[in-house]
Amino acid sequence: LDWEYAPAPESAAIGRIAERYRMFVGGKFVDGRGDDLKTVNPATEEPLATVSTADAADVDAAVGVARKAYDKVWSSMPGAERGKYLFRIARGIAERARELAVVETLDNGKPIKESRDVDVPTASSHFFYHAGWADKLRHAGLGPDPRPLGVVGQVIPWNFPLLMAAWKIAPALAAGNTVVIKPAETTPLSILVLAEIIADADLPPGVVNILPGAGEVGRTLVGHPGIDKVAFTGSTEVGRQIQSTLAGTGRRLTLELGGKAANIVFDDAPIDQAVEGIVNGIFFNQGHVCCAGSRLLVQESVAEEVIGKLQQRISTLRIGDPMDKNTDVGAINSAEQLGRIRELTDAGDDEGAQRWTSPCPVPDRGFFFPPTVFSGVSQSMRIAREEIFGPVLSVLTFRTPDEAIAKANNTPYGLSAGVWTEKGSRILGMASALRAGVVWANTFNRFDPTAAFGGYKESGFGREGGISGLAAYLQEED
Ligand code: TXE
Repeated sequence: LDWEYAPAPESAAIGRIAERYRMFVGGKFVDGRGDDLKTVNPATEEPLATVSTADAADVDAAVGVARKAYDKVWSSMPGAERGKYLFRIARGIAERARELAVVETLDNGKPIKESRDVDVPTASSHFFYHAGWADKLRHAGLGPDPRPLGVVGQVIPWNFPLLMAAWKIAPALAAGNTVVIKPAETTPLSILVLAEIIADADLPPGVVNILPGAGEVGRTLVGHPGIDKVAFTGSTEVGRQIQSTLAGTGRRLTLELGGKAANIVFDDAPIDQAVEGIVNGIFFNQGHVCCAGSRLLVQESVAEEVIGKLQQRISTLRIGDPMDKNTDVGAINSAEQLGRIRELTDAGDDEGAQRWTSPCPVPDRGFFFPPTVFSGVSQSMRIAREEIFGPVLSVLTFRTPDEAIAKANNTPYGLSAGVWTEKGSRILGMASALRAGVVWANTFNRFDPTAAFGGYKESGFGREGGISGLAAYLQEED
């Protein structure tokens, strides 16, 4: 290997972003042979940092390093020992929580109160949860001696950069696999701070390898013959490509792709609570959430009341500097994503839906899009069918529970749904009729490492979290 070995980036100071970040391979921070990429603060459009990237030879070498770590150390280490490393990483995340939240917010554009209260603590709890599994695999109901799969190739998106890294790395390691992971090109920084935490935890070199780069690096990684399992979170289009690359190879694959969730409000729902849930469902993380409640299905008899209260509540949301603790809606992650949101909302106007825009002022600089609600939406419109992945809600109405179910399921996706009603029996009936991997009742966007998360239909297959998430990284033994 002819990588140039270099010390860890000096990002330890709270809120400080290092000028340059390197890949993490074989337990070291190294320069890759790909072209450097520059990350941008989406709230200011100013450059944040330079990041070294991988090329195909780096992917090949990282897979080799991960294989060696798997064969020589990790797969044969007692589970209790593996668990100790995971506990250390969980604690390391908690100890550097403030710094991680700042890095995440600067690189991604999400409000600091979200990275501080959701992304970072949930990432830490994911490692804690899986640390507990490492020595209990034979009690997971997967046979007397479930085995790891080998070297896992993982590709993650930009909407929850640190949290997605935790969702991918923690179960893979608990099960005894080693990892080569590629973050998204616009948000590589928080996972490289995680790399420092991993190094400080003395994780054996090569167990986790992090290769920043563009989609091409991801393509090379998932197609590499030395990879035993691929886990991908991202667009349905790329998920499809990966599925065809792996077809017939016998290698395992889990895909977590797009969504178009229905948030269903019945006339007996606690309306004020539902309004909070609708706002959280679509404006949390600027709507850059695969399970976002992007379609509001509201019962006709309460539609006017709900839409009125919703507009009132949205008018109080503060849009702007993500580093301000009072900000509710931050920046869109990239100019490209902003373009996608504009294209789809323009299509909403063209197709005849009525657009309502939050009156809150939006900064002139940076990638911002105001919270937007479309009413008068019909099922065939693009804004009812396609994932907008932005702060845009499409409102449809229904009269009967059957109509609600039919409309909610009328989508190529099936990741999540929400039901708002006082009737327990209705919640149970809806939960079994909705073709969605997660159904929330009188709440929305709740995540917990003990609960399996994943989709139906074009939202992908496989689960993350809970026992099924762990099982996705294990070979069952009878
Ligand atoms: O996704 P991509 P993009 C949806 C959302 C969004 C749209 C496009 O609707 O508007 O997808 O986003 C890597 N082989 N979601 O373009 O391209 C890429 O480098 C292997 C929903 O950002 O799928 C990045 O690391 N990897 C989603 C990751 O895939 C490839 C989250 C995701 O990027 C690759 C993100 C290839 N051929 C977007 N091409 C969710 N499920 O939450 C790109 N990548």
